Amino acid sequence: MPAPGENLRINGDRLWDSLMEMARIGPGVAGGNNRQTLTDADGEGRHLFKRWCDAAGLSMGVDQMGTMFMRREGTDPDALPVYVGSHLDTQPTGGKYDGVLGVLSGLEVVRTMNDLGIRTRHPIVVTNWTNEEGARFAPAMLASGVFAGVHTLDYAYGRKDMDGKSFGDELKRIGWVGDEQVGARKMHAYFEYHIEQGPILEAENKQIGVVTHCQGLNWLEFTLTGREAHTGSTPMNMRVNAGLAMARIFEMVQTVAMENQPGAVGGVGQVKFSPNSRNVLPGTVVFTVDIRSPDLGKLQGMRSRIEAEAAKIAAALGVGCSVELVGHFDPVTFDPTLVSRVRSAAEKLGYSHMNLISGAGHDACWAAKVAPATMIMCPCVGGLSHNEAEDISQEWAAAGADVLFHAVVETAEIVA
Ligand code: HGY
Ligand code: MN
Ligand code: MN
Repeated sequence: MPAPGENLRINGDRLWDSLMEMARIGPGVAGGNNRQTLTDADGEGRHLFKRWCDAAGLSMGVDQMGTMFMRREGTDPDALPVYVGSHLDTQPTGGKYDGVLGVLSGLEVVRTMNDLGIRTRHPIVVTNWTNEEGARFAPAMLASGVFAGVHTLDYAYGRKDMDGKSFGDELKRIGWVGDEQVGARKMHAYFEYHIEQGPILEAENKQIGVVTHCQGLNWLEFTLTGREAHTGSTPMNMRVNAGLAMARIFEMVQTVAMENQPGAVGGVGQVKFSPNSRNVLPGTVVFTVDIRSPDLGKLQGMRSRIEAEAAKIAAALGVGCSVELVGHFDPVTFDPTLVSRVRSAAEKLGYSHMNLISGAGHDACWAAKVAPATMIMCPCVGGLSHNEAEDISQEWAAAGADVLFHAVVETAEIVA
């Protein structure tokens, strides 16, 4: 006989319908999404989310970074809220579930509590963090970073996209500058439900990832300065070739990451050549090296090795080289009490589960600096993410949301 509440589940069809409706905003070109932060599409997605929250009886607060806090009252107005959230912004060629699953599952938790007439002592706040992806404005997790006191508001407002537009101007343009001071809110606990974005859960045939840690990250932005010259008439021995230096640095990053196996990754996702003309050797090449590891020592070692060797590679070609750390967080250990609550919820519900270290960064990494925080993950097909073909099953989505529901409600303390 299940214990009281043991078999309570969220409404998986309703969650799936909401995911599919949100996916229609900021469509990509191959079935995914391009709803980048502070674009009109982001604004449209925010308004849809707010309409749903209004219908669920939630009251909205917005801070100066545009983060949306949607509150369901508890019986004790002085009790610190339990926060549950993620992000609605996507990569330029993003999937339908990265981030969105966590925000809309938080809403589904509230919708289910409303259906069942569940009251809790602590309020519950469903959260949409601004600019988790860091695709348009580096670094990633920018709003949660300001919330945790890692970045200043001025630094964040000054961040510029590839077209030179600033975060602050774009936030104002879409009309989402809130009045709340960022980070003034205090959290009783923070939960984030997210797709794994890696292959482990699917390969191990597990429905739930009980996330114990998140690996650390460094984003090293290199600027290489060569000399613009004709690609046809400039003899090879007269070239100051920043593109060649870039290629050799890419190869070196691969070598450094492979020498730090297991548990390290390194690569480059973004490069900007200028003038980026097919018959002009680049005067400037700017690219960001993304290195990560759950082991802080490895991460620090990789960074110093890459910076030292890049300087040598550039010098050997007469190319100027400067580097700036544009994104950084150390490996994170999530709150053991919340982690075990997630694990017992999965057990109670009969879902297969395993411990997991998150390969990707999440707003939970910064929330963990200011409150007890943890994450729940579901598998994704082929471990693929940051790709429009990102895919999950409705069953996977619902299972993780069921676990989220039980962990959140238990933490918020049901009032009979
Ligand atoms: O980069 C990350 O890990 C996250 O997807 N922003
Ligand atoms: Mn994400
Ligand atoms: Mn992402």
